[in-house]
Amino acid sequence: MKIESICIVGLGYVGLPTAVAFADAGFNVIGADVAENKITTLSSGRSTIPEIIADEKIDSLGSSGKLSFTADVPQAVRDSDAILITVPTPVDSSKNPDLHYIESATESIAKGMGNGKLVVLESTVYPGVTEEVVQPIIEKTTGLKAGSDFGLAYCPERYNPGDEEHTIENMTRVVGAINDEWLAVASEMYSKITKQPVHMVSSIKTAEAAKVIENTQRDLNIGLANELALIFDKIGIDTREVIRAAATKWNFHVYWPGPGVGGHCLPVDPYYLVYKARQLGYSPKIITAGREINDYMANFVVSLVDRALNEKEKSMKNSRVVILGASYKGNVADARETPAKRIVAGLKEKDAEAIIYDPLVEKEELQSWGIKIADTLDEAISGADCVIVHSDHDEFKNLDLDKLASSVRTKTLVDTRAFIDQKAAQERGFLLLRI
Ligand code: SAJ
Repeated sequence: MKIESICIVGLGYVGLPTAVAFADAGFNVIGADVAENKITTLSSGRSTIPEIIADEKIDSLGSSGKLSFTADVPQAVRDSDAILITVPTPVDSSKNPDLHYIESATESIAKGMGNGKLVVLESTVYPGVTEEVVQPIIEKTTGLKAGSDFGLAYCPERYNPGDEEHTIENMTRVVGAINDEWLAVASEMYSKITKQPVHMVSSIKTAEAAKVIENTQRDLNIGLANELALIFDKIGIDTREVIRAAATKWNFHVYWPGPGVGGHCLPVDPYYLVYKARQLGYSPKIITAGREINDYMANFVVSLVDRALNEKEKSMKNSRVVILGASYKGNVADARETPAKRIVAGLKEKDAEAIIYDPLVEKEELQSWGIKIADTLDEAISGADCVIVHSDHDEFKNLDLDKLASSVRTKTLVDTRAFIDQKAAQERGFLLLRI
């Protein structure tokens, strides 16, 4: 079975770059998404994520006939040999997996399914979703049998928006499939879009587990760094200096403390594994403890603001507290699950006047936070009583401390990224607290 045409269902931060990668590799690709406006934009040769995929790329692949777009998922499936599912897998308000995107995408795919096609799930899930959710929907709708009538595989996305080093064409892909025949077909297909090896595993669940533990491990390690920061704050030593010293040991793995863990991966994926474990009668302890610490860090930031202002005989009430950066990580315009939102809530609870400035995140995204949004750094710091460095954007790396000293009303700083030189800040009369 040779794959020549591929349909990508879900054209977000993962799906669109994946569609482009397969089209660049010579496949006939149909990008499918239920969002009509997205399809209209893409079909007119414009990118929906220009900061990652340029308009010119979409336009040239579209003109070459290698890449087209549709909202008609069943028809796209009928016209394809392989179907890749790259839809979001969030958690709900109780931190349980929300699989509705996968379910609705699979229901649409099933309407167009036929013999001999390959279905691959790429979204991050718990071990079992491909065979317990995707497979039954297709088999019940079509009467086809996975393995004998159609192929089923899991190949986790490892796409890292903005990461120039770990690009789609430069990363190992893990693939698990329903049987060896379809494993070979799926692996061959993925081998066309990466220069790195395709790592085949013995089952779909193994591949699903590999992905979910990647981010679980990272979140948990960051949680340890954050717990160390809480301990060393009480001892009165600098956590980062301690970590740098420990890192001189050959197998110490470095993670840094911060204001908490944001993004659509790390604060979400561990809950998928926790859910499945609990379903099977085991209640994880370490994974959830790491999550709790990471989520607590925003409260810790607020307590540092309180401590700093109190040392300057100011109360939080009516103090102007500036948060530099809304996005969850440096130099990206992404405020999903950002700790900054929790910090704002904590400041408002203490009746502080919160102001935020982020050079990258769209102001519209922050309107619902119910705080003042500054257009410039100068506007943000003017008259401030406390300045929090939250996002590790390059713009905040070299703050002009003299300008800061002359602009603020009270000289207190809470630096969650160790961007500000402590000596330089103290020389200008700032009280600087750092995570
Ligand atoms: N963070 C810390 N301390 C650290 C590292 C990160 O507090 O030492 C915080 C960041 O500020 C951020 C959060 O954790 O709020 C997540 O940061 P991240 O660097 O893990 O970035 P993400 O969320 O974009 O993670 C993605 C993931 N990629 C995929 O799922 C394909 C993750 O697996 C990657 O390791 C990571 O990118 C990466 O390498 O950049």
